[in-house]
Amino acid sequence: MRVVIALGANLGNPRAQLDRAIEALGEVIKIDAISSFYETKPFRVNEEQPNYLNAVLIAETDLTAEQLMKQLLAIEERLGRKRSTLNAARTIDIDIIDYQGMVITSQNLILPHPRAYEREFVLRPWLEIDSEAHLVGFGAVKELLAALN
Ligand code: PH2
Ligand code: MG
Ligand code: MG
Repeated sequence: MRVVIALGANLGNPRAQLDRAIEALGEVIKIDAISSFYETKPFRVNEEQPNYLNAVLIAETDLTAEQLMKQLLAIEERLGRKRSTLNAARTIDIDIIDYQGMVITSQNLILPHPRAYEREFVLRPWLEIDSEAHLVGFGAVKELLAALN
């Protein structure tokens, strides 16, 4: 299956953490493309936070979405992720944005990522590595991005 994964960090050493996350991901999925790293302003957060470093990658995997999700959580944990409140600052966040265009709403996984459509920090790096990118249920990434500004 083809998966689109977004990475973000705004605590510690974001560049090093993104690098480590990508290295760890490379051991469980076959990475085909990695975007540039984008420094972005915190979007929809409740308190003052440092800027984020964000990136998106596209990969191939035989894991199911649920299995992949577990792997991502394990990598986050190994990289020191602490969970507090929604959208709190973090050392690493690894999100599945799209899994083979599938639509899933289960207890622990919603696909596509429900907030990706409004997140420039996801759409822009994604478009960089796939000019035809499409967010299932929402439309062409190019158009979603244009609609934000
Ligand atoms: N992640 C969030 C909330 N806001 N803003 C930016 N710029 N980058 C992020 O990765 C980010 C955010 C929750 O996952
Ligand atoms: Mg997230
Ligand atoms: Mg997350």
